[in-house]
Amino acid sequence: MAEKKPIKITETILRDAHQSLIATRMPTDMMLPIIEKMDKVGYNSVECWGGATFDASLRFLKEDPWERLRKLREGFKNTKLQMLFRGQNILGYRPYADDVVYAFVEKSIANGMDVIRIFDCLNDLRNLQAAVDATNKIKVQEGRGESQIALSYTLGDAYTLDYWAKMAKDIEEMGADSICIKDMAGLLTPYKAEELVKTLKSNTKLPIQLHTHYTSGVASMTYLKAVEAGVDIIDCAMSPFALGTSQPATEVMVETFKGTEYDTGFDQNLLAEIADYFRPYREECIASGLLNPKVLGVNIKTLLYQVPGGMLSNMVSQLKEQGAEDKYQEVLEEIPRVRKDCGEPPLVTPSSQIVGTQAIFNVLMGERYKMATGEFKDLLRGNYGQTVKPMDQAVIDKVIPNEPRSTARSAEATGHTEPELESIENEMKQWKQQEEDVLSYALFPQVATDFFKYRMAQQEKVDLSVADTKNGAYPV
Ligand SMILES: [Mn+2]
Repeated sequence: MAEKKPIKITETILRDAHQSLIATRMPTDMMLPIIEKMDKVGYNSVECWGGATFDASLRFLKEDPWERLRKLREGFKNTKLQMLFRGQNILGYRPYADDVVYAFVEKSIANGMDVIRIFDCLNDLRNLQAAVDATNKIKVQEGRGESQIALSYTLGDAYTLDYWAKMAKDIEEMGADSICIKDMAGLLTPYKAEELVKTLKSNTKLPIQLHTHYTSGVASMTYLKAVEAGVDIIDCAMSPFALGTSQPATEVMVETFKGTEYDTGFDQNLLAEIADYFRPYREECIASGLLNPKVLGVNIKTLLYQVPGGMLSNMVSQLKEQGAEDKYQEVLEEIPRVRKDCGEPPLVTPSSQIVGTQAIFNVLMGERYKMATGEFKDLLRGNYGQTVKPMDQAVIDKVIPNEPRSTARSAEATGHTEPELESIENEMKQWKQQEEDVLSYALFPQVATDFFKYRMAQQEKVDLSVADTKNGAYPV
């Protein structure tokens, strides 16, 4: 047998799997009882944090995401924790000044994070440099923390093998520890993956991780070819929350490589125990409607229109609100045209929403760009950074006539060049109970404030109920 080269696995059930299938609603209490077992599997890392998990924790679950991170860190004694980070936008929706990026990275690692996967929706690497530098700085200081830069994978004239090869070289030069091919829409087919991985491997010494979604039905074959081509790490989800718009199943990939040079050595019995734990929760989510069986099938439209699964469901609900469900097909066809007009960016948060919403406007108004969203205008102004292809001049002239356009990185294009953490802290002082609260507020001002109010009410309730249990006074 050939030399052993066990394929490494990042488990996504605590982040992307439930984000993709049940709108990121898995509460911390659901996670904690099983993490001791998960810690014994031998995962390369467990992905457990990101923009949506952070937002949904505060907004819907009324949980402090920092508290979740600390509890997971406590339980995962041997396994690295991993998060997803939106470059200069951190976990939010606007670019932040560098001091906020540095503070967020520092607090993430201090609270237990290990691997920070950083991406930019335009693949403008300048928007990733501050986060990489921040991670490297903490790594030197603390001996912990790894930066991984993700290529937002997409299709289009500009996205040649040479383009990806150059990006890989640039990423290595930026000082990242590894590279991720982030295929958020499940566009990467098996033989394309083989080609891409081989190309990246011959252009960089950095480890390559592959992240995809099962949306178009090819994902496990894509992993097979990518592994044979030399990819180092694959992202998988435990079977109860795998497939559909989520990742390939961990157990299936483990079994696939058993007895080969890529054998993970994972214990299938242990994996079965973990799956047994999550399965009743899956059933519960199906029964309550939180998990819609529709997202579990194969959606080949994702390949035809290059639209990520999450974007499709967003679009359907936006059209429903407008009473315009019959325009679905028309909007679907408009999306690639809008994408071309604005420089053919990858479709991933936030560019996916920006392009999707503009496509809806174009169709519903009966005239293209008769109205444009603020975000679409910002994209044309260069406020998100540079796209790989030039934008359409006629569209620019119609949407933002005679306006200046920036060619700087996003933080500079939007004027976030001076430190802003202090002024943010001043705004929210009254709610601050820990340093991390300032960062929660920076990312989601309204949602965090609502959470802080809720937290305060809870704390007061606890005090009062202890003091006054006899009368059953429970102010909320
Ligand atoms: Mn994903």
